[in-house]
Amino acid sequence: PAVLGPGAVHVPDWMDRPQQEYLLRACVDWASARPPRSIVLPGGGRMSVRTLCLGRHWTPYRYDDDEVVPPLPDWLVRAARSGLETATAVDPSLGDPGYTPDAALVNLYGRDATMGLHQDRDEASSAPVVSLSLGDACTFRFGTPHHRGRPYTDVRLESGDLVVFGGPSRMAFHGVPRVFDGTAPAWCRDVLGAGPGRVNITLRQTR
Ligand code: MD5
Ligand code: FE
Repeated sequence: PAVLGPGAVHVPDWMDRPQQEYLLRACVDWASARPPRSIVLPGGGRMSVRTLCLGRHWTPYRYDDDEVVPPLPDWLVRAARSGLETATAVDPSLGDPGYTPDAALVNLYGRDATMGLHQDRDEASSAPVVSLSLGDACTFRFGTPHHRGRPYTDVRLESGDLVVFGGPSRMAFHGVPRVFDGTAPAWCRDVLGAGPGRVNITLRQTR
């Protein structure tokens, strides 16, 4: 495992193949039940990433509790707690036995999709965010909480990787400047078909 910053822990290949396959198939099922949407930015542009929510409707710019979304399954909450436990063994400052995520964001990246540098600051809770990556590899850019831009650390995230963002790293600027088309394991491509190449699931405690 690698510590990206205080409270930010990257655990490569954290999920085994059956776990990845189960989660990826679930994402494909959620996406087929209701097409993921591109989020409209405050300036009017649209994100290239498509997003679906579990547990509670969430978009980076507002919550909408009138929207019906699929429930956040218990098995995914347990996976998030287990991920936090793994990360806490690496960085004990994360320790949070009461972690109760109530929403998950599933981001679907096409081969050309990117996510610009931003902070996740809408959640009322300072609880960690647990991130799970599936499919194509990407460059994940991890910056500082102080300002957009340098210094930042670029890390390659691969299918099966876990990253936990807590403590002072919870409010770091971050983004995904690049997806590496065709780098997903073959079985992922079989599950995804002509769909997105990379899928990222983040678990969040919003209240
Ligand atoms: C992704 N998603 O790969 C990333 C993984 C998002 C988003 O950025 O907002 O949907 S989550 C990375 C993350 C979350 C919360 C805090 C920090 C990083 N951080 O402080 O670096 O689709
Ligand atoms: Fe984010």
